[in-house]
Amino acid sequence: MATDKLILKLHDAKAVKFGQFKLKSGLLSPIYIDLQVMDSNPDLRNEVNEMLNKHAVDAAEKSKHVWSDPYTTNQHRPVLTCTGNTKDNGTKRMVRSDVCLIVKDVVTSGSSVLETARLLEEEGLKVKDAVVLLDREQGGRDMLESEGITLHPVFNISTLLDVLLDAGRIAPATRTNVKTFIEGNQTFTKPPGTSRRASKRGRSSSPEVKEKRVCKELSYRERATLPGVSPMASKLLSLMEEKESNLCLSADVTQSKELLELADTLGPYICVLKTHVDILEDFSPETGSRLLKLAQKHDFLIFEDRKFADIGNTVKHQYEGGLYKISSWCHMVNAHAVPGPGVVKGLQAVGQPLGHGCLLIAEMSSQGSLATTEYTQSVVKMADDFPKFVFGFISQSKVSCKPEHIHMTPGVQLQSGGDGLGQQYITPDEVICSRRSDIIIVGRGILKSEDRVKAAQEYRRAGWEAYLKRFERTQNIRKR
Ligand code: S5P
Repeated sequence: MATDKLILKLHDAKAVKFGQFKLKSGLLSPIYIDLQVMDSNPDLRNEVNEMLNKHAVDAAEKSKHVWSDPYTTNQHRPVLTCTGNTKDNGTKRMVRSDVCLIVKDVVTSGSSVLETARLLEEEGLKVKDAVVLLDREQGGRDMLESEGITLHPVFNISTLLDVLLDAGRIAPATRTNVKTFIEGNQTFTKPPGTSRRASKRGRSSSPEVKEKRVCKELSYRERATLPGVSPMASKLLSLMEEKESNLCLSADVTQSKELLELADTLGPYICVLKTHVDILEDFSPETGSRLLKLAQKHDFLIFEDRKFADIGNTVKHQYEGGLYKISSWCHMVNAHAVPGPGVVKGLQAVGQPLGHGCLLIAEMSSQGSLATTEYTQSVVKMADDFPKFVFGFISQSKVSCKPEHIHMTPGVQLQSGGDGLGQQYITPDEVICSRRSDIIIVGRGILKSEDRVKAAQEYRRAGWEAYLKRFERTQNIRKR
């Protein structure tokens, strides 16, 4: 009841708004939570703080630790609070202790809680719980759980919508609209076999147990030589480590000359060059053979982003025949899983004898994509049936725990945002560090830059530094 009252008060204070709001990510959201209104409403702020405090006490009790208020932290108590989300805010109030509980306002993907947790872990602290006012139910809870952090929201978006609907504050259509948005904009997919119940059982302060539950982090080099790794993944992981690049150039140009120039000038900085052969106005077999020579010269792989999505027999023809004879000049292709396993069987019949590989599209970067939750999990399961040919995923985050699988993520720019046609951009750091993908796919971030070489160098550096940061952190945490 207290929560319901608080929700209504937040709505009265216009902290919850409905309409069309452009988020920092560039997404258009039908709901906006503006907690800054509390700056001019101290009573409301006190109520929110009280509620957060109560939840923190409960969370601390469940974890068998004592909660202490951030402003009265007592060094003898084993729990530490960290109220900010930046290193400055977060560590200024820190006192050495074993366990830290993070308090924040709103959680969407969970990456900002995780970022704070990583900083604290670097200082030797364990973060097991996070208390938040609102969970937007967009994957943050599961993502944090996969990292060993339990989220304790005062309320979630479903409760908020139900309370406002029951109080006659919103129409049923508004509730449906927001729910559809939330479902279509999930930021994390639980790897198969990590159900919430399984995760809870596995939850323990023992590092061995945590190690088993959390996807194991290996370097690209270590993954390249795993016994079950496919030939394509092995080749790609080795050359990524060799070239210190996890950058895939999306060479979306319409002239062969420009494509070949891009391959020659940017080839040294990339691990993969991605094409859309059907947007070339002047494709000829020579384009394919010259591209292949440049791939050998600069040691990158060619990925034709054909997104096959038909029955096995048809995709077989599309892959090896027709005008483009795709299989004759590229090393990897991708496919939608919608038709079922037949699509992979058809492609495999052509590609596997050539040593080629295929990526399945598990998630898409575009707004309102239908490739979410259960669909994504089914795609990951399908990949398991083709371990020699399907070597990974096009996805927005790590969707498979198998280190043999490579994750490639499009919709990447140095600044987050969108393109007005549904594309949504996130940064290399978010992709590699927070969402734990392996390769950034960058098109217009480089192509529209005045100096493409400089831009490619910048993206390569950003992607690689994010990988090193992620890897070092997990190694440090494992050592403890
Ligand atoms: O979900 C996806 C999957 C792909 S392969 N979202 C995407 O944007 N892509 C492709 O990545 C898209 O077809 C385009 O070639 C590239 C992104 O280009 P950018 O210019 O937006 O970086």
